Amino acid sequence: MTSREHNLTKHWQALDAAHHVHPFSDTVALNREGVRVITRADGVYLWDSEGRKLIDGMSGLWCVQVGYGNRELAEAGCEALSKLPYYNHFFKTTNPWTAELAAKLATLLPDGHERVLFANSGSEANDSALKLIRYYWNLKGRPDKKIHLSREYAYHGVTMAAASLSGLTPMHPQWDLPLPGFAKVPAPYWFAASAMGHGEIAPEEFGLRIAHKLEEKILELGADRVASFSAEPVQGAGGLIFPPQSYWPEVIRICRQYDVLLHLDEVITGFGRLGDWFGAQFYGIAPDIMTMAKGLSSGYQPISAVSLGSRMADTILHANEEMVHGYTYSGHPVASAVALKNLEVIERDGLVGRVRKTIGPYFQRRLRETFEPHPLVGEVRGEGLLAAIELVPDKPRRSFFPSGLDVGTRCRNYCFSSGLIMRAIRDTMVLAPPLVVSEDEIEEMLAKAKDAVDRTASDLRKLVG
Ligand code: PXG
Repeated sequence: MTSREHNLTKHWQALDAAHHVHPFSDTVALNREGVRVITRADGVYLWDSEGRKLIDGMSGLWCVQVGYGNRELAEAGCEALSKLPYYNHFFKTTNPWTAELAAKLATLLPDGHERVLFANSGSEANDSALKLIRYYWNLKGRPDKKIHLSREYAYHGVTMAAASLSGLTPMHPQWDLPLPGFAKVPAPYWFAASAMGHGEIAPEEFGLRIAHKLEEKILELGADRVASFSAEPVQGAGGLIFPPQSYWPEVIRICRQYDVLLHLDEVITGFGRLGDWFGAQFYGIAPDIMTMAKGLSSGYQPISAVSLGSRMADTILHANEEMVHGYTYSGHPVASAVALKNLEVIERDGLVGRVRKTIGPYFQRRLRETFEPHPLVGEVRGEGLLAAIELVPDKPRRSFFPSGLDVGTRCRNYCFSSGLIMRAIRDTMVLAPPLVVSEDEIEEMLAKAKDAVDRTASDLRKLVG
C-alpha cells in the first residue's frame, strides 16, 4: 500500500464514520473496526482502496450474474442516460427500454405471466405484491381474505410489509413488527429437523410434514381469511434452505385446495442461479404472482419487478378503474436499458445453460469433494451456483454450536483475511458466485474456503478441546 492509498483510505473511512449510516450494522462496532473501501471490480474480483484483491464468492449480495465490469451493460446505461435520463410512466407515456424489457421478461417467465410492474428493490416488489394480492381479493368481493402467510427464516426485505413477511425474528422487535395480518409456518429445513424436535426423519417425509403445517395453519385461521402464501423457492438469506422434493408439489396442492394465492419471491433464485431462468421452472411451480430483483440487472442498476399470472392479471387489469399504485422510478429508463442488456447477455452467452450443464455441476462436485469429508462439516447442500456448508460440533447428530461461539463469523473472518468474500448465516457458510465464474476461479474460492474452515476447526479445538 502506498502512502497516498493509506491517506485516502483514512480520509474515506473518517467521512463514512462521521456521516454514513450502514445497513444491518452496529455503528459503534463498525467504526471501531473501520470499514473497507471498495473502489473497483472486474469479473469475479473486487479491489479495495489499499490495493487488496478479493474474490467475490457472493456476487455482491447474490446479484452480479454477469460479473463485474461488463462493458455492454455500462454502455447500454450510458446510452439511455444520454438519450433519456428520466421519464415516468404515469402520464400515458412509456419508453423503448421499459416496453422491451417487459416484453422480454414475458418470454422468460413461467407460463401465463405476461404482465409486469416495475419497482426499484426486492422489498418494494414484495410490498407491491402484497398490495396487489389485497386488491385482487377486494375485487373478487372477498375482503375478508387478508392474512399473508410466509415462513420462518424467510427474507423478503425491509419495508414495513416486507419485513412483516420475513420470518427472521431479529428483523421485528426494533420496529414493532410484524404488522397485524401476518402469520408464519415452519421452513422445510431438513438439516435442522432433529434440533427442532422432529427426531430422525427422512427428507421426503419431512418435506410433507412441513407442507402439512401450512395446511394446519390455513385451517386454524380459516381458509376464508387467508389471502396468500409467500415463499422463496430456495430460502436464501435465512440459511440457504433447499426444500426436499416432496415439499413444493404438496404446497401447490394445498394453496389450490384452499384458494390461497401463491406468491413466489424469486429475488435470489431468478435469472439463472439454479440452472433455470427461475426457481418456478426448476421446481415446477406455477405461481399466481412473482417478484424479482437483483439478477434482473445483475445489480448494475436498482430495478425490480412483479409479474402477474393470468388469474390475477385478468381481474386486476380488467377492473375498469385506476390502479392507484406506482413509484416515481417505476420502469426507470436507465435501469430498464441495463436490465434489458443484462437479459440479452445472459441469453446470448448461454449463462443459464452453463449453470445447468457445466459450471454448476462442476461447482457442486468440487464443493462436495472438498467439504463432505471435513470433520467440522455436517452437510454440504446446493444446486447450480448456490451452495451452503453447515459447520457443526457433531457431524452424525446434526446438532448446532451454541450461538456464543460465533463459529460462522470466525470462519467468515478467516475468508476475508485470505481474500475471499463468503457469507456466514449463523454457522452456515454460503457461496453464490457470478454465473460467469470459471473453473479456476471456483478452485481458488474452494481452496480459500477450505483453509478458512481448517483454521476455524483448529480454533475450536483450542477453545472447546
Ligand atoms: N427477497 C429476497 C428473497 C431477498 O433475498 C429481498 C427480497 C429484498 O430485496 P432488496 O432489494 O429490498 O434488498 C431480498 C434481499 C444477505 C442479504 O445478507 C440478502 C438480501 C439483502 C441484503 C442482504 O444475505 N436479500
